[in-house]
Amino acid sequence: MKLNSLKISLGLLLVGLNSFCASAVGATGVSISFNQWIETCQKLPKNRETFIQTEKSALVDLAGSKERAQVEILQTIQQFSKIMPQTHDSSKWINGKVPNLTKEKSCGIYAQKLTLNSNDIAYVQGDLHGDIYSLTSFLKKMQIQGVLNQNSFKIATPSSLEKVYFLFLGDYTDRGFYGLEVMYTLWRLKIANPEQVVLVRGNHEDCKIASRFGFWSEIQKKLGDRLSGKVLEAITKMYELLPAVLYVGNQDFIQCCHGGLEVGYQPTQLLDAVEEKYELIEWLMREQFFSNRCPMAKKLMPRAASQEEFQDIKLTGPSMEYKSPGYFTNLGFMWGDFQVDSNAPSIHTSGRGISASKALTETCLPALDSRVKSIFRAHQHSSELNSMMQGLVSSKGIFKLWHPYDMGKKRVLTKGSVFTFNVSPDSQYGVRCGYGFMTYGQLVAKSGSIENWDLFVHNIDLF
Ligand SMILES: [Mn+2]
Repeated sequence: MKLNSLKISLGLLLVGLNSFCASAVGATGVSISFNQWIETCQKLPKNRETFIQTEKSALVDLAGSKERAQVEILQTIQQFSKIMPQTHDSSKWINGKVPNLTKEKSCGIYAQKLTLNSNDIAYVQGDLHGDIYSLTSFLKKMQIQGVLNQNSFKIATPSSLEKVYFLFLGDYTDRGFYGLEVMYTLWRLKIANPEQVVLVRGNHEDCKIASRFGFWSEIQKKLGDRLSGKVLEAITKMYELLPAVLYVGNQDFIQCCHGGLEVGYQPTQLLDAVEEKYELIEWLMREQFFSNRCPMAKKLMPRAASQEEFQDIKLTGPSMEYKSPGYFTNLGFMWGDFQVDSNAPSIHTSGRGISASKALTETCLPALDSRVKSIFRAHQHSSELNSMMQGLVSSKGIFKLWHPYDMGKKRVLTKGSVFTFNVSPDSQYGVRCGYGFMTYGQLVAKSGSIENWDLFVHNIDLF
């Protein structure tokens, strides 16, 4: 007992000293180095060890106090916001339309294009859900391999002309206790590499969801009520800056998004454009798609699909409340699912949206734009080893839907293929499904048909 209380008072003294030193430095500008950050995050208790939400925060520890952590978060979000495309000049946006995010409750859903040239590499990752251990383990590996500069968030520039990109497919927080640490890492990565890091928006990058599934309460616990308000406000605004869908490629393209199919948006103008890289999505032209562009697809839609799934609707956010109260129509890019069984028809789940069949996917994708050949996505995870999770575990974290035997180290990118990326192992899903490896894809672009591109599956065994 005595030894314990001695340890506690020594701990308190150290904490006190820390904050004394921190406040002596001044009220702004905490400089947290890459190595310091990775090391501190790796020492945090794992989510799987902490069944009661922990108040532990690498950010508060390194900043020295909650006050300084708040300042660091707000300043980092501010820096992040300044490099996002909403602040670029309008020539980068299709028809010169930049989202106007000044109004209360403004919605800035948009699509982004990223040109990948031959031999460019994109590292792709699925849901992180508050798992800082996996994210920092990945970055440590990237550092060892020389993909990142020494003690830096900056991607190294090799002597060759090939570029390296990091693509994250959304759902960074909730269902794991280190959402704040994950977000901070991603902001720092993006700030260090504005053109080479893309954070796609998941359905959890929405304050309606994050306030219900853990992230809001995590921030309140870590910063306290007095300091968390401003941070929650800044994060809510930050969500609007993230693209709902990213098309990567040159002649052929891969649709990278968190969820799935959205027939209300056609990327044709965006993919045609030479200078423009972004397109604001104000309307979902679903009626137009089913009536004019692809009437065949209508027959493959679920019978129970809502009216809104067939109508042209103005986007007011990632999920929109419609006529009947409590009923939501969701943006497919952020919410859509896929049927695992290749013969199963599409279904509609209230509050979630369409789970597209193989037939619906193969019909809609070329009708939207024939250059979009494949989909990389995440999202459809579960705490039970259902058919999707079983597929993800047995194919080492990147599951090529409807091609269960394509599970080698190198996957084949075929026309109409949909790849689901697994959720990090130290999230609730990973813990409950009992796997201990994290996964990232390494996409190597080639010029021309995506059938010539390479997709390698990498794992890091963590538990
Ligand atoms: Mn999701």
